[in-house]
Amino acid sequence: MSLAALAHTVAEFARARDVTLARIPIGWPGTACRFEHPLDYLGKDGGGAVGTGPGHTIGSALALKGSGRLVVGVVGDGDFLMGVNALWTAAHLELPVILIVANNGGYYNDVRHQERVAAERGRPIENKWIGQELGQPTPDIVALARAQGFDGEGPVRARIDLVAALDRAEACFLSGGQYVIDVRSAAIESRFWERRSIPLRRSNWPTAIGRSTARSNKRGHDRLHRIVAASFEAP
Ligand SMILES: Cc1ncc(C[n+]2csc(CCOP(=O)(O)OP(=O)(O)O)c2C)c(N)n1
Ligand SMILES: [Mg+2]
Repeated sequence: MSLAALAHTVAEFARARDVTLARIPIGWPGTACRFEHPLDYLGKDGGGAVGTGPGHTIGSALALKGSGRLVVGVVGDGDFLMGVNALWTAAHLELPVILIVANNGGYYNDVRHQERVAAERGRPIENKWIGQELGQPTPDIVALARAQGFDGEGPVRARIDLVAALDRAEACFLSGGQYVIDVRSAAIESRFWERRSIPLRRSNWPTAIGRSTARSNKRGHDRLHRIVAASFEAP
């Protein structure tokens, strides 16, 4: 499902309950952000460091334990994988928590960065996914969570299945447990990652990338030189 579908399903779930959204990922639509109580959403972390999502969610679960609030964190798959060891703390301290992984199969934000930088520097845009894909094999999110004491399910692909999964997550939470739901974005299996049809043979990458990097470094250096020079000339 799309992130918008995920967000609106979670928003509907939250509207009917006292949910605290401890975390939402980049790209969460504003239309799914109707917050009425100070504890409905805890806000964004200052630094934007990938890997903090699980820890922040579980810290919120610690603070809100016994408050009657259902603590839910929605994190990217990259964020989840970089901070996955925080889950053990929640299981160890018996902190009820629900973690939803918006799983698009990689560090998508940086694919977009690489696309922009490639365009700017005249490098092959088709290579934007390299180093950003979390596939082949796709990490088993639920197994990683189970290994640390969580319950969970997934991959969940349809909205109706997410509604049912959230009900099971709530039951787990109310009995004092920890639950993860691996929600797969449509992109992971189709449109986006398949664009990685590289016009180069694997054996050619380093040379071709190296050559274009050298060219763009030269251009980048000249441009930087002009900018720095102009800043000194300014009155
Ligand atoms: C520690 C750290 N490393 C790298 C980055 C750069 N960065 C920002 S968003 C992002 C991708 C995060 O992936 P994911 O959580 O799966 O979210 P997606 O962009 O795929 O929705 C990266 C690598 C960062 N902000 N912090
Ligand atoms: Mg991702």
